[in-house]
Amino acid sequence: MTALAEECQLKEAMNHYFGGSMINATEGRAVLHTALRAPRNQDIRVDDENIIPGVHAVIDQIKSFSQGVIDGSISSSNGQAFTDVVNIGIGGSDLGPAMISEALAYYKTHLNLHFMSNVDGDHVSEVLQNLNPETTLFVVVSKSFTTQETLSNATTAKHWLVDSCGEKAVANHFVAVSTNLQMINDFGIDPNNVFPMNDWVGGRFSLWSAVGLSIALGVGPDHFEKMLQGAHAMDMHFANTHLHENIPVVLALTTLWYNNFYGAESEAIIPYTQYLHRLPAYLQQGIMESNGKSVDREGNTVDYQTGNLIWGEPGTNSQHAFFQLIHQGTKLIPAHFIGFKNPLHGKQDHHDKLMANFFAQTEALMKGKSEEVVRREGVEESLVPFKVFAGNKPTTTILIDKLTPLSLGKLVAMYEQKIFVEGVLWNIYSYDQWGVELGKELASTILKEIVNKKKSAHDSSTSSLLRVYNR
Ligand code: G6Q
Repeated sequence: MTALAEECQLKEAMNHYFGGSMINATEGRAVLHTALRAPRNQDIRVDDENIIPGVHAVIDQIKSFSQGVIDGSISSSNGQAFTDVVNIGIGGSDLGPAMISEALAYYKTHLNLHFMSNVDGDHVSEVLQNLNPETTLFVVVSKSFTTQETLSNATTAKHWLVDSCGEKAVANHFVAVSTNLQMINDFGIDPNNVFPMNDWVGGRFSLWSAVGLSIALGVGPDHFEKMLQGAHAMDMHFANTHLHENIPVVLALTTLWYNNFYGAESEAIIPYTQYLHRLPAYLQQGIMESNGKSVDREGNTVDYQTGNLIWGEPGTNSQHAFFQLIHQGTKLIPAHFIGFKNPLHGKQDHHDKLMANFFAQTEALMKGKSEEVVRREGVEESLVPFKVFAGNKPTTTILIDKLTPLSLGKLVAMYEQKIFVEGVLWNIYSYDQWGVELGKELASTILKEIVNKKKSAHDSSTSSLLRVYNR
């Protein structure tokens, strides 16, 4: 199957990707999240300037700030140590830090992390009501700093803080991560509290950048750095390994095989650890936003399938829920099983049970159970068809030694590189997201109508729904 990758000139595409070419052509940008985890001595150029010193200046800034907050030398407006951190951001400015901080909860610092993403005021109230304004730090994350949800939530949080601690507290309690320094200034955040981002990092690939500030606060800067090292190790594997032994390449080709030749519409992600319970949601964005495209790089509508649906839940819970359909339904669902040889808390009896399920499921999905075996078990003849399992259901097992910042970095980067390879194989642009941009425009027009109680032309369904809402 690697012949297809060669025919699609994957190696050349990889050189452009790692080398900083404008491969995000529809936005005129390079795609360099790999540079965010490159060592200090590397030289990667954008517009003929080596970006690595700037990358490491931000990593150093993240390390010293997070260390200061953790040890209390950076404190609240009245000199107290912070106890809680609220990450305000959405999409790529939320899902990565939220997923990683759950995944690395075992390594957590004393700071409690919270995530405010949805513009839903009930969600905002639920987060704020349990916090003490005097010891809460807000990290406002928005690459553009124009996102409605994030600005609304940050404004509400600011009022909440000012009501208790006064206007002066904003300087100590708010930091921002963005490319838009002007908007941050307008919002009232101290320029000294700004962590910069670059436009060559896409939101959904940005957890390695200053977007990962909440991660460094939540699990400590050393663990954040280990995660970067893990991701870099996977980048090196991807860049330097023959295609047929290259993990992201083989995974992408396997996905293409089932997607394009077997009609599989989705892929399930089943981590056998509760720590990774947000991984499917994180990958949903990474994979579906990147490769959910129906126009090829020449602008033609494709006549083949591209990005698949991503979904999943941790095992063993998912076994008691949707595995029925995977085993005996009419849909073909390739599944990734992600497991660990060692538990973190040392409860080996639990871990053996967990992993026995892990191995048993993939074996059962592969082998199934024939009529003959069912009959041999003495099942009543009328029930035989219901107890037969066709088998031959594809699974990929990813077995990792232990869930650490290093191995997690490798795992996430592995999926990032898989996304890249798929985009090359399908000849689509993986790094834009015009579908997401559309949503941002649509809501702002309707919001003006709702607020100003003004009617304008819509289809009949939307008009009557708005009438009911405004009544
Ligand atoms: C990610 C997407 C999208 C983006 C959010 C938030 O790749 O572009 O999920 O991250 O819309 O955007 P801001 O960071 O600009 O607020």
